[in-house]
Amino acid sequence: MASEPLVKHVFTADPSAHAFAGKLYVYPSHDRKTDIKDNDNGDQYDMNDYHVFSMETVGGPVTDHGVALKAEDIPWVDKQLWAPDAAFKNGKYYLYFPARNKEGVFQIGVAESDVPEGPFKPEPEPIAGSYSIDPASFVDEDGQAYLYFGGIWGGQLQCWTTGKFDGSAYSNMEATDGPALLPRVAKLSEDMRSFTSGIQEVAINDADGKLLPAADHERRFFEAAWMHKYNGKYYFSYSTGDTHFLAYATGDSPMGPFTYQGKILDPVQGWTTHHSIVEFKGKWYLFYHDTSLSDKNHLRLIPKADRKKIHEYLFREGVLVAK
Ligand code: FUB
Repeated sequence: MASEPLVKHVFTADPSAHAFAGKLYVYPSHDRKTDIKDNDNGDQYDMNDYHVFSMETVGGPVTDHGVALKAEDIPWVDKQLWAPDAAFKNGKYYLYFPARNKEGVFQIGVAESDVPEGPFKPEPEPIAGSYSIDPASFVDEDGQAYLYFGGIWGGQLQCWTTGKFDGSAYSNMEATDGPALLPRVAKLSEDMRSFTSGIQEVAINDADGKLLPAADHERRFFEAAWMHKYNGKYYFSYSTGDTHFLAYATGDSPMGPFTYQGKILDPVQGWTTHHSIVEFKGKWYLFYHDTSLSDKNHLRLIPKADRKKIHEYLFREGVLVAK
């Protein structure tokens, strides 16, 4: 059944929620109507700007702060502004976003603002060495910032197995045997604009410490990385793509390895599922999207009434459970 969306006047998806300056801000993709047919490349997700939303209370009025960044203002971008995320560090706000460059290759850009709602001023070039989609930033308690990213199939992660873009690998969307393709993580520099460490794979193991196999579509990483910390543990969550689950894995370091724990959310209406997990005023929430109001894969909305207190959901009587 369709639940009340966060906002209805524009389509919104891939919600990255953060508590900034006493309010809850949501940084989503901004879906729009086009005539592009659905395909496995995700060409139908042809977004060209971002809006930022905020609320003072969960369930209260939501403010649309308008266009915070648009494709035509980013010199390196050709098209497809996909799932963004935001971070706060040293008094500045940063918006991380994936898009196709003029050669059709997804990379990740960064834009800066003095205020959480933007507008954001983009760097003229993508982050050096960045690739693929769905950046998720995480600033740890010691101030070190990390960027997680990657997505297979239309997200092109399968083209980067050698560290260089190989377009001929695109149609091998993933292996059928051996370990699954892994999301990536890199440490961010103090100014939040570059990677200081090399890009590393984020290991997602099963309970026996073995990497999840590529054939395990119910558990392997597909896209939509997210990181949060709870009681000193690191929670890496993600979408399983073609099996449409949100899943999570836990670890003792933000760089991993992580151990698969279970599912957070069953499939929603629509092909994609993408989320964030945020603590606001002492409660934990899961934000996600579905297509229940549009019936179209590329026209998504973020439900308002279905937000869950995530750590009440993952923990029962102090014991970690999958759902
Ligand atoms: O919104 C475009 C893409 O769809 C995102 O980058 C993916 O995570 C999926 O939600």
